[in-house]
Amino acid sequence: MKKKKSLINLIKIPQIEDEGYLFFAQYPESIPFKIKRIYFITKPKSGSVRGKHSHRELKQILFCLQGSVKMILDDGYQKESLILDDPSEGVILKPLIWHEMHELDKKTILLVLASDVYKAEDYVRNYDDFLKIVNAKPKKDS
Ligand code: T46
Repeated sequence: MKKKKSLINLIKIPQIEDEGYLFFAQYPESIPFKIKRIYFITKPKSGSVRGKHSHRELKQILFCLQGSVKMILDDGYQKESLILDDPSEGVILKPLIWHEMHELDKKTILLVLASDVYKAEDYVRNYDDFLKIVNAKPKKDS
């Protein structure tokens, strides 16, 4: 039986240490898509859970610049989780990956690089709808 492919795809970006730390990410060396939008999330409320959706087409990479976050990734067949706490590491959020951000601490700052502008219609915010979409797609050999 073939081993299932992990849902966790991390990218490592260059880090330069001089008077402090400088990190950079550029297309196509580190970022596998052209970036059309960035957004960042700061000062999360205690106990808040963010995400809880998937995107239909959007590709994203999420970095945790400060603090930490527990990410849960789910492709409708399997779920995996990881802790992001290193600004030189970004997690790739592919289309049709249900993602949740948990355990954000007060200091957590998340930066997201996105392949497209904001489109509300690209979100799948209901988990049952997400499963229907995933199940309607031919299952990939994993
Ligand atoms: C994602 C995860 C990782 C906009 O108007 N423009 C934007 O570019 C974004 C990102 C959000 N919004 C609005 C939509 C909502 O009314 O901001 C509000 C909060 O967005 P949301 O509840 O989707 O936030 P998160 O933190 O749950 O999700 C965000 C991104 O929206 C999402 O694409 O993948 O971070």
